Amino acid sequence: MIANLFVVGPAGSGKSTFTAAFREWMVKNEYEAITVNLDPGADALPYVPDVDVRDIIDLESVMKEYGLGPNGAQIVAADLIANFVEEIKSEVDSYEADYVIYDTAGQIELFAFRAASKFIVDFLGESNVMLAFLFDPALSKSPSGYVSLLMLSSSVYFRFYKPYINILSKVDIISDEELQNIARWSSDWDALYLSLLKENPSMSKELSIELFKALENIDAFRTLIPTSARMLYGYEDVYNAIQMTFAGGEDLEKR
Ligand SMILES: Nc1nc2c(ncn2[C@@H]2O[C@H](COP(=O)(O)OP(=O)(O)O)[C@@H](O)[C@H]2O)c(=O)[nH]1
Ligand SMILES: [Mg+2]
Repeated sequence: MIANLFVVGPAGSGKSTFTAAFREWMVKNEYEAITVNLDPGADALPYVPDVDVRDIIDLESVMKEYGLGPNGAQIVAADLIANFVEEIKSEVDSYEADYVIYDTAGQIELFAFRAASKFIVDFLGESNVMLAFLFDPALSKSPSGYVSLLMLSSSVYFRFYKPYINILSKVDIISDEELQNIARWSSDWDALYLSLLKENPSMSKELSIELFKALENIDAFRTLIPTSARMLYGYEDVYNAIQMTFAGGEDLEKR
């Protein structure tokens, strides 16, 4: 069985670095994992992708062909991926890897909020898809930032309706105290609610209660898995979360 993990999150949340680090952890632990770059506009990547959409779609040519600037070309290029999914999939399949990590476009809307993206995920991932949504700690350390990211991750979930995990990236750049706060919010939403009201005393209590109820109903409150690419930390927990989803906790073939 193949596990297809799509890494999503806001620009700069650490998707490409996560892809590189998780792959490194996988290889160290003797799992067969490959990386796929799905960002036609990626400049420099912190890893050498096994399959690279930039070999198929060239941003410069898209700019010329459609008479667009770099931003417009990125949007067109994001949609163009849908035309090449068969090619990408056959390249991916040729590796016969157990785990495929897909790094997605820098800007979250280029991946999550384009009409073509659901088709792309369904085609490439078939029935073994999982999303990993990255929380940037710089935003997650304030209660309102944390709640905003919860809302964003749930809206991505709504788009794809696939199993997903929430991951806190770059924990090496925050203090222990900040990390503890975030961990507490992630496991105890009453604590998050109280911290949110403390941060914004003028916020309507009724409104925030309704918002929290809605988030709870859609199962948005999930434990965040803390990771650091710099320290190669947390990837075993990510791996275990994937196992829980795909194989009911049993190890996929270890080679
Ligand atoms: N200290 C530290 N920096 C990180 C980590 N992960 C990513 N970064 C940095 O965060 C910035 C954005 O990362 P990148 O992977 O390009 O984000 P993307 O836009 O989501 O792909 C880069 O400068 C990375 O070096 C981490 O675990 N620790
Ligand atoms: Mg990136």
